[in-house]
Formats: sequence, C-alpha cells, structure tokens
Amino acid sequence: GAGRAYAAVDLGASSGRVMLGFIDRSHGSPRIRMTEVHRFANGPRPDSLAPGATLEWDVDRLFDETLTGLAAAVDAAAAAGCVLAGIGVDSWGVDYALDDVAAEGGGAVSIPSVAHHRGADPAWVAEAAAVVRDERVYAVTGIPPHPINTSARLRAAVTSPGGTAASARPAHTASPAGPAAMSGAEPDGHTRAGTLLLVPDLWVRLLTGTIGAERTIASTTQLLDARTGTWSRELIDAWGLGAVDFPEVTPSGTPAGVTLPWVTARLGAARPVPVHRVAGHDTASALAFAAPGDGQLLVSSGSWSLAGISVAAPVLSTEALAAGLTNERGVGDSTLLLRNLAGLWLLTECARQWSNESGRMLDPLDLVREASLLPDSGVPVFDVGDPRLLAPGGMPERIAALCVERGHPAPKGVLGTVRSIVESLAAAYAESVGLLERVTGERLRSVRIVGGGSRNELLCRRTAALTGLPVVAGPAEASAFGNLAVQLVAAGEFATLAEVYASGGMDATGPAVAAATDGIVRYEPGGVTGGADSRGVGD
Ligand code: LFR
Repeated sequence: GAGRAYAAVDLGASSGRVMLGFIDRSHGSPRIRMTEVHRFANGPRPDSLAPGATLEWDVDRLFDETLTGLAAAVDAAAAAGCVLAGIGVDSWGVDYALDDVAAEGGGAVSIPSVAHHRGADPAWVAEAAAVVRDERVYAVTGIPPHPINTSARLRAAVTSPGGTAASARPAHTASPAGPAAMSGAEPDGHTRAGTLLLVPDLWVRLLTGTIGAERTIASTTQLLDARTGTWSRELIDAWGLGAVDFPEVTPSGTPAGVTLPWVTARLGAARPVPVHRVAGHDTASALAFAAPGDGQLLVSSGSWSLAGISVAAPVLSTEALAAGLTNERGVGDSTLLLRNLAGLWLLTECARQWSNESGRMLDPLDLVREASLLPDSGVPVFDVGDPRLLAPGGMPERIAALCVERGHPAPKGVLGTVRSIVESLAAAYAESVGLLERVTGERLRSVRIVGGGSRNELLCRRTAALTGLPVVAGPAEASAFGNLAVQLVAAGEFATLAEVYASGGMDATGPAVAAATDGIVRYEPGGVTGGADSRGVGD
C-alpha cells in the first residue's frame, strides 16, 4: 500500500511551520527525510499591543495557517505516493487558554500572551509568593518564580475582577469581567472557570475535539508536581485555582484521537488523520535526543535560550532554586534542568527598531556576519537573564544600560550592539556549564546547540572559545524533528527514539541530518574544524 508520512506542527513565538517527515526504506536501514511544507509569521494581535491591553496571540489566524499547512502536507504526501498518517503539535511554553469545553466549535479562544514577554503584573507574582513560599513551590514543582509563569497569570485571570479574565475566556462567552460574571453555573451549583489548555493541547482540541494535558507542556505552568508528573493539588488549592478544570496529564506519545470531520475535509484527506500528543513543549521536542548522564550542555537557541542538561530525576535543592534552574519535563521519564535566558529575540528586536529608524530592512543574520569581523576582545557583555529584557521596544538602549551597569562601556553603534548580544549569549552558555556542574556534580564534555542559533556561526564559535569545549551545532529545526520522532515511535514505525535519531543520519551526538539540507557543524575551542558540512550563517 501507500507509504506513510507524518506532519509536525511547530509553533514558535515569531513563526510557525508545518514539516512533513517521510521514512525512506528503500536502502536497507530506514532514513527520515523532513521537508518544510508551510511557514507563517506569528505575533501578537495588533489590537492587543495598545498600552494597557492584554497581549494576545491571534489564535484564529494561527490555527487557520496550521490547517493550510496540514492541507499542504496532505498534498505533498500524496505527491510522494504517501498518505498523511499522523499529526503532532508542539509550541512555546507557559501560555494557555481557559477553554469552555461545553461550547461547540472553538476557534475563538484567545491566549494571554507573553509573546513579547510582558509578564504578569509584579504584584501578582509577589502575592502568589506570599501565599506559598518560593522554597515550597520549588520543592513541589521545580520551577522558580518568574513573571511569565502560567501560575501567577492564571491566578490573576481567575481570581481578580477585571483581571485578564475576559480575554482568557472564549470570545463567545466573554463577559464584562468579575469572577461571578465570567463563570458558568454548573448543575452542582459550583461555578467553573473553564478547562486549562496549554497551546499544543488547545490545538489538539481544535483538531480532534479531545481534551487532555501532555506532560512536557504541562510542566511549564509551575502547577505540576515535578516528582509525580501530575497536577499539584496542594498548589491548586493554595492558589485558589479550584474553579479551573485540569485535564488528566499523559506522557508524550499518547494518541489523542483523529481529526474532526470538518478538519479532515478542510485538509482534503481521504480519511480522518490520527493525532498524537507529542512532547508538546518545543524545548522538550528540540532536546528529545538527549539522555540523562550524556555529558552535554544542551542549548535550545531560538527566540529564547534554554541552556541546561537532561537529568534522571528533578533537582529540587535550594542551590538549584538560587541558580534559577527550571525542572521541565523531557521525553520519557527525563527532566530538563534548564536556565531560561533571552535568546535571538534580542537581536530580532534590535533589528526591528533599527529597520524602523533607518527605513531599510536589516537582516539580523547579515548584521551578525558583519559583526563577526570585529575583534573578539573587549566586547561589552550584559546579563541575558535580566528580566528587564522581557519587554519589547527600546532594546538597544536597554542593552547599553545593562552593559554600563556592569561597568562596561556601552556598545558602539549597530554592529557593536550586535556583537555585544552574541558575546553575551555565548558568555551565558559558557557560564551555564560551570553552574550546572556545581549544582549536579556532573561533568560536561561538550555543548550541543540546536534551533536557529545553531546557524549563527559567530555564536557557536564564541561558545566553543568561552567554554573550552567542542560545540556540535544543529539541527536548526530540532523541535519539528523531535515532534516527528515521538510520533514515529508512538505509531510503531520505530522501536525507540534513539533509533529514530540514528535514522536521521546520525552520529553519537544526535541527528546529523534531520533534513537533507540540515547539516551539523562541529566547532573546536581553537576554531572551526568542520563537520558534516561547513555551511555558514544564513545559508
Ligand atoms: C521556548 C519556550 C521556553 C519557554 C518560553 C515561553 O520557545 O518554550 O521553553 O520558557 O518558550 O514563551
């Protein structure tokens, strides 16, 4: 019969894409080929950018783009003599919808957004900490306090009159705010606030009509018990979230049903397409190749930088809390012990401002290429973990201020600022090696950079220089590949994730070729020594 192909929907803070994975069994051992069938921009809804408005994603548009991409996947599969045999969705973490399960349809759900990183009101973060001490929250969830955490924003939405409640509700049931007004009365007399759905699970609901909570994405909420991998009743009760319905948590790779009839028709598929809850958190998908004890500093380098290691059990010590490490779930039983740092968003945000000012579109990767010609020494460095970098606007000025605060001169001009951003990211990755070694007692022997940053030659070269460790860079589309990998195992195409990665055309460190075009480059501390190929940035 026809071959099978699988679609990975990978939603990022600045763009979303649909990738199609084929398994080529024509030469002995199977090989996976991954191709992009659709890419689209993401960003907050323009009307939600007004001062005082709640930032929101444009869910209707994003979901519509997803369907367009999946229809293209059906066509591309057919053109290759295959059927679309599965769909998985992964996305950024922490953002959520309170979905009214009773309501039909459901394209009209909006998400209070940290897109451009306006977190919860600091008052809510402080208030949440006053109810349950940070140490206790960390001992349960392994997630340190952070303005973007779902927990504080959900609490503000559910318990504050006029908070973000109205916008957290499906538009068709939104009402003029206030806990009573926003809640539907249930037959048992209790008022319910809605069902908590993180973005990948919201997408699965829209695709299949089924409700659930996948573990990796649920772990980004600061409401999951890090040890048991189930919702923490203790925190839900203490934080007054009893009116929220929390779907049962399931591990990545769990089947979620098949596409709804109208979705199947829109995709042009001959029959309903199975959907799996993959590792819904893009970071967990991107790092699905990692295993506890593998001695690698893992860096998922996209809009954000997540730097850390895979561990067999959560690390909930006060030292880990003081270091600001998050314990987010990885695939299987693994935990990802990570620092949550700003990433290439610093660069795109500066490029956006400079483009506006100069009336000329500046490509961030071109700027990096030019900045890499500046000398390596004397570059001013700032802390890319500083929460003041979370908000949009005035980024070059804020970076200059942070450099000065550290006793460095302000970076000079556009290229000086670009150089300072890249150097500061590399410095943070390097600092992460020592920090994780101290907290876990594990010895790290190499650095693995995946995501868009793996294409940034200057960043990889400086990370190798500053860590003194070899850097293995790629693939850029690591989240989509991990999304596919989990589906391929769940669907019985491969026995283990390791086999899937080996079939990406692999070496011991990960997928050497996740897509035909996606080379892996190895950087030695003393300089580039090549790899599968030595493509530079922007190819
Ligand atoms: C990366 C990521 C991070 C999460 C951040 C939230 O895309 O998923 O892991 O902390 O998005 O927007």
